[in-house]
Amino acid sequence: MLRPQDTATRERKSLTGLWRFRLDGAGEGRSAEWFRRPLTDAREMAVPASFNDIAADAAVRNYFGDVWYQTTVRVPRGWDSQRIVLHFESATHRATVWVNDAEVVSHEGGYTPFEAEVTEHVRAGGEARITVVVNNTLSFQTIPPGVIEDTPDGKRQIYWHDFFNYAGLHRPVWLYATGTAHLTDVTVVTGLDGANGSIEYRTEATDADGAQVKVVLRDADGAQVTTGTGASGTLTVENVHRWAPGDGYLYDLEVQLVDDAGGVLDSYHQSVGVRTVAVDGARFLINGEPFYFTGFGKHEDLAVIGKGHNDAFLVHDFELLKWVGANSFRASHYPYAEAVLDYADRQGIVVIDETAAVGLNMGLGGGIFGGQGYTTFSPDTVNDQTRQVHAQAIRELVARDKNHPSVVVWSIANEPESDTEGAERYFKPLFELTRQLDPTRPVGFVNVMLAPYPTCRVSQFGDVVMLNRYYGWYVNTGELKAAELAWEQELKGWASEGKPIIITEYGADTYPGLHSVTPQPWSEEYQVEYLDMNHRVFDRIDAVVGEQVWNFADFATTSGIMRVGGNKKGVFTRDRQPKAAAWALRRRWRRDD
Ligand code: GCB
Repeated sequence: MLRPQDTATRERKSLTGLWRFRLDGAGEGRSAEWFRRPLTDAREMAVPASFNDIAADAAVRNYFGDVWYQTTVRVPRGWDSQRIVLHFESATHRATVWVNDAEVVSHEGGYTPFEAEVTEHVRAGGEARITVVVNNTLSFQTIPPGVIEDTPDGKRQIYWHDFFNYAGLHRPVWLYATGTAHLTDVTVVTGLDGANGSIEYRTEATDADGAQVKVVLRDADGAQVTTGTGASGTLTVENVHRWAPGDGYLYDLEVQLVDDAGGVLDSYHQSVGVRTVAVDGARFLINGEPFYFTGFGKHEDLAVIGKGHNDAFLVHDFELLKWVGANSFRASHYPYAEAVLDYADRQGIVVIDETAAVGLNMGLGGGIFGGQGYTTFSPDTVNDQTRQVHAQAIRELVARDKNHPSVVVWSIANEPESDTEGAERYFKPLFELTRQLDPTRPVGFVNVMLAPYPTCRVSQFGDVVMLNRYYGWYVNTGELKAAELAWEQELKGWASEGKPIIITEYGADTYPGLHSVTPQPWSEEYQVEYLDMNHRVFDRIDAVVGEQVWNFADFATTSGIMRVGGNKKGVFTRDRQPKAAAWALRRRWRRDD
């Protein structure tokens, strides 16, 4: 699937704005066919945004089930005889869509795009009613998983991940037009050979019999570098300007479908960063050079709009990444909006890209999430069907993000149970699938503290070891000396495996403005000392090739006695003000300045 673009042959119309919106607590909308007419009893709702925090109403915030969105769009009159497509960048966690009275598409998974051709249901110049039922319920057969429990005061949605289950239409929605003969996919794989670069490209097209593919590569100034013909091929870029961390240099590959007479039937622009990624022993190489990750695990999380994409915060967050000296982040714990990856490409920020497979670990239930007493891998809980949904999530992630130079690792899950035979059986084929889909990038998963060295049975499948550890926070709380000893001992064990180790999480909840002369947990001083302790350990272990603090900013979670207005491990507050730790990290990560 290609992302909607405006090109010489393609045109798109944004459907963002205010839509009609209605909760469907009784679950009657589908059988009553609410899509057939204007939604009654509707309020207005912003798209893109999570619906949860927009209404000042606990019943909306905590709602799970079907919600309905509806808008009316006028199809551009110039789109006569064009192929017209309705495209959603995401709908969390699943959706079914109608155009006027016709059902056009359903999609499972809250963070990847889907679309439907709607040519036969609309008319250029005419109006069309678009109705979407979005459902945010989580079960053992969804990614991420959850369960609905009966309680004395009704049903309750439980899940095992530590961020609020924001839902709705989080990202832009588009109507777009192409010609009948059109490109459907473009893949690029880049290589380096001394001063030269190579770009291997593959294209797919539909209704394009007799048409030829031509490609034109231009540099960042728009000057033509080279051309090629054929649905696939390899281009050589002499004296290539490499894409590198801190130098987001991009070429533009224009792919054209051309008819016999030389007429351009379709034109699509794919940006290309020429770089290589490899693991060599315990080193992580970008362009053949050892790379050390500095940065954070992040979230898509903002006041009021929840997981709604926002361009102002996109730019601001990257400014803060640069200010603090971060060269990378993990798209924890789900695929982020495509605009984020495009921006990372342009800014030269490195990304660990993750599926939404978070919370496949019922052992984590106690204390934080409430859900207890479940077995993770069993026929009734996370099972073969879940694995199929998970596999599809991996397919859609790789299909969407395969061309981003910023993406250097696929993380197929965060903190699943990984010390059991069930886990080993569940994950082996998913690693194989990911490698088959993309043989060019290292694959890994993020290991949890409950499966410390040497008990993990899943890390054997990874090219890199990714660890989340909270020595000095969840264990050895307030005891940084003991934490340092225990942490170093465990890390030495992992280092003996000979793979690169990325610390994908370490962090301490910190209430901004809370201070203590003798650093106490929750104070800004403790967060600084906690990070210093971790850094001393990392600096003593050569196999550690990266440190990503948990978290970039404070974020919303379910309520509970372990969370004070959400998770407070942010180095920045939720509104992006620095805690003392931000300055400390800046001193470490920008020490050359
Ligand atoms: C973790 C999880 C992350 C949590 C974090 C915490 O290990 O991966 O989602 O938010 O711990 O703060 O407990």
